[in-house]
Amino acid sequence: MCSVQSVMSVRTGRMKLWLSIVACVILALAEANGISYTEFQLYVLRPKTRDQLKELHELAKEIDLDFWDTPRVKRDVRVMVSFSDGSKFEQALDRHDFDYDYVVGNVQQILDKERKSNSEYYQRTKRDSNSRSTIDFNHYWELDEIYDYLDEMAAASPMVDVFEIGKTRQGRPIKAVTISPTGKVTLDRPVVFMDAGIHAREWVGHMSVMYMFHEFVEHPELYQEQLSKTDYVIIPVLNPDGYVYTHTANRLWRKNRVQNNLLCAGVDLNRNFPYAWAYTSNGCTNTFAGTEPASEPETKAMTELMDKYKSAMVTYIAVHTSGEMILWPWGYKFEHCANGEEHDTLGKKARDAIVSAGGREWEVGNSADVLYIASGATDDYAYHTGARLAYTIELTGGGLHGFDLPPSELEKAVREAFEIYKTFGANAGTLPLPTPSA
Ligand code: 0X9
Ligand code: ZN
Repeated sequence: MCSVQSVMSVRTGRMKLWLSIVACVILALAEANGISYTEFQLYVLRPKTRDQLKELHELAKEIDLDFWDTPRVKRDVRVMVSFSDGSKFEQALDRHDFDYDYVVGNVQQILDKERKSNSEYYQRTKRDSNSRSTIDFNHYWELDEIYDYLDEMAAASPMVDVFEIGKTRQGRPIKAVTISPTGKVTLDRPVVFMDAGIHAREWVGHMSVMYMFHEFVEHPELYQEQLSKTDYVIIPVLNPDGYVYTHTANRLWRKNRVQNNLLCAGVDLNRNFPYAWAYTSNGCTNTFAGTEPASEPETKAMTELMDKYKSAMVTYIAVHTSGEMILWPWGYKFEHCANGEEHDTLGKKARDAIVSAGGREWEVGNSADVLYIASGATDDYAYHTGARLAYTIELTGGGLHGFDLPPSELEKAVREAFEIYKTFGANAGTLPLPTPSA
C-alpha cells in the first residue's frame, strides 16, 4: 500500500514520485470516504420479452448495471447506473424499445433515508453487548459480534468447533464452524456445507446462518432427530473485508476488497470459483471475476475446506439475498443438472415449509431459467465437486434496494430461512454418502 516510505523509494525521477503521490492521495481519499451514491441514478424498467432480457444482459457487459431486482419478463426491475453511463444507457434502452422510467437522480438520498430510519430503530432497541445471554435478531451483527458469539459457543458447547480457514487480503480471519454431536465432523455421516456473506451487502444471509447456528446449538433438544443424523460445516462470513466495508463505508458493496487497479477494488467472489470460470476484463464492475480462477484468498479457503469434507458432503447451500428464490444447477449454462427433478422436489418441500410458517410462496427452479447465467459461482463448483444437491437461495430482501430489510423484520426473515435449512438438513440425513470418485 501507499506509505511515505514506498513513495520515497521511487528512485526513477521526480515525475514518478509525483505520480505515486497523486495515486496514493486518490486511493487514500477513496478508502477513507467510501463511495457516495450521489452520482448514481435509478431507473425502473419493464422487460416485455425474453429477447429484451437477453439484450439487458448483453448491455450489462458494456455498462456497469447494478440490478436491485432480478430481471424478469413483465416485472419491474430497478437498475442503478452512474451519471456518466446514463445517456449511453438510455440510448440503448430506446434503441431496443424498452419501457422504462427514471426514478431518482441521487441514490444516496434513498440510502440516507433508510439509514436514518434504521438507526432510529437501533437506538430504541439497543443493547450493551452481544454476549450469549443478550443476543437478539433485531439488529444486524457486526463482524466482531458474529466472531465473538461463535467463539463463545465453541467454548460453551461440545457440539461446536470453530477454526480459521484463511486470511483475507486485509488480514482478517475467515472462520468456519462445525456442528456435530460428536464434537468433530468425522465424515461418516452426511454433511451439509453452507456459506453466507460471499456478497458483502446481503446481510440477511449472514444473520440467517447465525440464527440457525443459535437454534441448533442453544436448543439442540428441539432438533435432536435432525442433529443426530447430519453434520454441518458453515462459513458464516465468507467475505469479512467486504462485510466490514458495508458497515463502515459503503452499504451497497458486494465484492471483496482487493485493489484491482488504481481506482477500483474488489472481485466478485461468486464469479471466482474454479469451475466454469469466465474471464471478465473490467476490474471496476460489480461482477469482476478476478484475474484467474480462485485468485482470491476467500475462494481458496473455501475450496480447501470443501475438499476436506467432500467425501461426506451431500448437500451444499449458498446463502444470498434477495428475491425469495430457491435455485439449483446448472447456473453457468442453460442445461438442467442430471438430478434436476430431485432438486426441484426438495426445493418445493422447503417452499411449502415456509408457507406453513406464514411466509410467502418462494420461486423454485433452475438458476439459469429463473435468474440468469453466471459463471464461476459456488453452487456449480459444489455440484461439480460431488455434492448431490447444490442450491443457491436468495432470501427475503427489503428496503428500496433489496438489501436493507428493516431490522424490525429481520427475525421473521431468518425464521423463514431456517425452514429451508431444516428441510434440507433433514433430507441430507437420509442420503447415502457420496461414492468416492475413481
Ligand atoms: O449473481 C449471483 O451471484 C447470485 N445472485 S445475487 O443477486 N445474490 O448476486 C446468483 C447465483 C446463482 N448461481 C449461478 N448462476 N451459478
Ligand atoms: Zn449474492
